[in-house]
Amino acid sequence: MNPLNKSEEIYSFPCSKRNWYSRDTIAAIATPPGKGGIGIIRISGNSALALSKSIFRKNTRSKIASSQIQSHHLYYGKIVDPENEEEIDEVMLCPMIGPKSYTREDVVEIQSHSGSAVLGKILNIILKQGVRIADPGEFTKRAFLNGRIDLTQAEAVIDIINAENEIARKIATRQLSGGLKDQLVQIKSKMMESLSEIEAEIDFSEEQEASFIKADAWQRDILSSLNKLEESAALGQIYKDGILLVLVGKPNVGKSSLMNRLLNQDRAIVTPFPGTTRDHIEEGFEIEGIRVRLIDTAGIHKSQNPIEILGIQKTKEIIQKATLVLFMCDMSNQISKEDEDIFKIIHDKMKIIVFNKKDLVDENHIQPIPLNWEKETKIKISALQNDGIHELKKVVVKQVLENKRFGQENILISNLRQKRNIQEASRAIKNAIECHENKAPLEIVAIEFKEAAQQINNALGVEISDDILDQIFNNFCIGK
Ligand SMILES: Nc1nc2c(ncn2[C@@H]2O[C@H](COP(=O)(O)OP(=O)(O)OP(=O)(O)O)[C@@H](O)[C@H]2O)c(=O)[nH]1
Ligand SMILES: [Mg+2]
Repeated sequence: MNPLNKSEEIYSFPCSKRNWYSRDTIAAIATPPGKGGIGIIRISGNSALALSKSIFRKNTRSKIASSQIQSHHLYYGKIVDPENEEEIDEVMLCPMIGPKSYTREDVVEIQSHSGSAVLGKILNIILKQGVRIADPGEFTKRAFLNGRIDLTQAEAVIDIINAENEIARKIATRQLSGGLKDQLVQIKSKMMESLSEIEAEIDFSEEQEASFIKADAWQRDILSSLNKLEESAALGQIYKDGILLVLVGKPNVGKSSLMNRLLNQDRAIVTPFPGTTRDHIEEGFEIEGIRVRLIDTAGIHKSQNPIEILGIQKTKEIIQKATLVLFMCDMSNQISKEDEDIFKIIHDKMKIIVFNKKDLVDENHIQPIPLNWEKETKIKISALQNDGIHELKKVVVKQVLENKRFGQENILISNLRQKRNIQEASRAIKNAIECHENKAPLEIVAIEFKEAAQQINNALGVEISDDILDQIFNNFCIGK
């Protein structure tokens, strides 16, 4: 239950809030609601061990003595209501004495049967002993505030819980074990090294002939590492959050047919009549580990029908949100003015032009296309005959991952907050390089370096504001 416990490392984290955090004891049901074999209640804080003595009875109905409690051992017995010794459930009790615990405080986990009545009753008994119910994410927040993990690792806990595919899980696991923290700490130490060179130069410039500053390292060691992290973030987000793929085109070109092929199920209605799809249809699936939200839209054309007009308006709104547009045309017809008008609507989006109904044309048929379509990625398919669908999926992945030259194993970031901090740090270092090249006063270069280091601190969660912390931990579930 405590994946982090195996780490014996005491990570001394310079968190300003460290001694500020209140020491009251908190408890929560850590397993999801519903019926199940086992449910877990987690307690953390100074009175966690004393509490287990008051509500836990060994099989012999005797209390467990302090001297008997060994950390990271399982004790079999019963939970009772200490007011009347009523037996509530048969449980396993696991004490984890701080600092070798999830929160670094004394932690006790009680494994009981899982059902709302039994878990609710045990939790109530615990709360009656002066323990407070935990806020969402409060156990992990304590692990952070008590210096056991940094903020990137705390965020990785949420990501592991929310991971819906193997790659997202791997990225989160790597982050949880400190992969990103280590890199950020390393980059920051290089920044501090350069900053001390700059400051030495400021202090001694009049007496020294030679320069202390090794400016070529700023680009090579600092900026390039930041850039790599930033690029990995784009890919990380695709694996974590997935993409929005939108089918767009004139009525009757085969959008709904393609949707059904991509999903491998009859999800959308297909008819020979133009204007079949009036409202958009959404469904999720996966391509090569990437979560895809696929939307089939109403065919775009000039219509007098108020229902269709609304549908077309909605289509235009969805296009704006798309990661990638599949722009469909009917190969058995010439490209029309309407097709060209749709192309204008999607011109600034990432897109693939999908020529459908290739079964209706000769094998060597060449579709005349407008000049401005030429540089776009194109593919010929037949949704009706299920021809080219596999290739289309491959092209989608390639297009989405294009320019993102990092292998999955190098992705360290999948989180917008961290990405922003890294972008800001990188901007400051670029400014520093530019100022230095333009012979600006070194004091200004030093300010940029301090700004960059501050951004790295923010990513790690050093001296971070309460508001940001609350925003992060409020996304957690209760009991984590
Ligand atoms: N020959 C052939 N017919 C196709 C192909 N794909 C779709 N069709 C036919 O084209 C007609 C329209 O297909 P839909 O999938 O409903 O087209 P749509 O783009 O969703 O149309 P709207 O919802 O009206 O915008 C149907 O009769 C399909 O069977 C194809 O690859 N080849
Ligand atoms: Mg349709």
